[in-house]
Formats: sequence, C-alpha cells, structure tokens
Amino acid sequence: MITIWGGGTARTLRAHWTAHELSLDYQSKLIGPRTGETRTPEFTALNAKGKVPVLVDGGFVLTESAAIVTYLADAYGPDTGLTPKPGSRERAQYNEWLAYVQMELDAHTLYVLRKHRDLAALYGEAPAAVETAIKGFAEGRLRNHAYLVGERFTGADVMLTSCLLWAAAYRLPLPPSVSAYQDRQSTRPAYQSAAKHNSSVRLG
Ligand SMILES: N[C@@H](CCC(=O)N[C@@H](CS)C(=O)NCC(=O)O)C(=O)O
Repeated sequence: MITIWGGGTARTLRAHWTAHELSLDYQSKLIGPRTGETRTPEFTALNAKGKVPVLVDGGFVLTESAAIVTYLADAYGPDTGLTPKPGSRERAQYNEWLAYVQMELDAHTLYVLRKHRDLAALYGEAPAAVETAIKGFAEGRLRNHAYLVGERFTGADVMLTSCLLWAAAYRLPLPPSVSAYQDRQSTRPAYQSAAKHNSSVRLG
C-alpha cells in the first residue's frame, strides 16, 4: 500500500498530482504543516525533519517532493513518459529543471517569502531579501513552454507548475507567457482532482 502524508501546500500537491497522473490507488494522510500534526511521534518517526510530503511505499519511506515525484513515475509509470528514461539526455534535462525549480524558484524565492514575510515572527524579518525574491521570480529561462522536457508532460512540469501556482497565490507578477503555461498545465484532469484532494485540509 502506498501512503502520501501531507496536504494543503504546493509541495504536497506535487506528490498527489503525480499519483493522480499515474491513477495510483493510494491512501492519504492529509496532515498540514504548522498544525502540530508534523510533530507527532508517529510522523517524526517517519520523517525526522518534520516536513511534508512523505511517501510510504510498503516499508520504504521517502521524503522531498521532487524525489517522490520521480520515484512514483519511475516505479509506477515507466511507460508513461512522466520521467524520461534514466541515462538519456532528456533525463539529464529533467534533472536540470528539477534542480532549477527547487533551488531558484522554491528555496531561494518562494520559501524566502514564506519564511521572512508570512512567518517573520518565527524566522525574522528580511525586507531586502523579500524584495529581491519578488523581483527575481520568473526571471531567466521561463516562457510559454509547451512542456519543459521533450514533447510531453513530465514530473518537471508538475514541479514548475506547483511553484507558479504558489507564486500566483502570493500575487507575484508573472509574465503573460508564463501564466499561459501555468493555465494550460492546470487544465489537466489529474491536476484538477489532485488539487481538490490536496486542498481539503486544514492549515495552521
Ligand atoms: N524540500 C522539501 C520541503 C518540505 C517542506 O518544507 N514542507 C513544509 C510545508 S510546504 C512543512 O512540512 N513544514 C512543516 C511544518 O511547518 O509543520 C520538499 O520539497 O519536500
């Protein structure tokens, strides 16, 4: 049995969206961050970092949303193209996009806003960093891609779209071409069912 822990955030959406793309039969434990539910002994035994999402597949436990997206697609959808074939150049480009999205869009930008604006009482105020993060988002290589890698939808599109949705929720200005990419990916039936499921959780 596969279980995905976590709901209510752009990062948990990545895991649910991939599971829905694969039509996986899985169970959810829709615990939310900052609710106390990520600090229970049951949960920290699975993930000592106390963060969601977490995937449990039988006795195998995996954390980190990008790793979960890639594992699910490799293990349960090798013929779907959701992850390009290991060893291929497309797989290298897939990894390139995953690193870019995680570092440049998530960690360096959106998470800076989350920590130093929304959660400034906990992490401290950093107005210059917040300002730079707002300006920097979507600079660089984003445009109205058909898909990020090759000719088909992959986990890299899950990762990028989740960040664009997060940015839109923060009302960050996105170039129209980038919004068009986001709008197109969000019409996917698997996105719509996963987003509905992911958002059915109380957030702290
Ligand atoms: N790099 C991790 C980040 C995970 C993360 O920071 N998750 C947040 C929610 S988006 C969390 O669980 N925070 C725990 C808490 O604040 O209770 C990933 O992509 O999975």
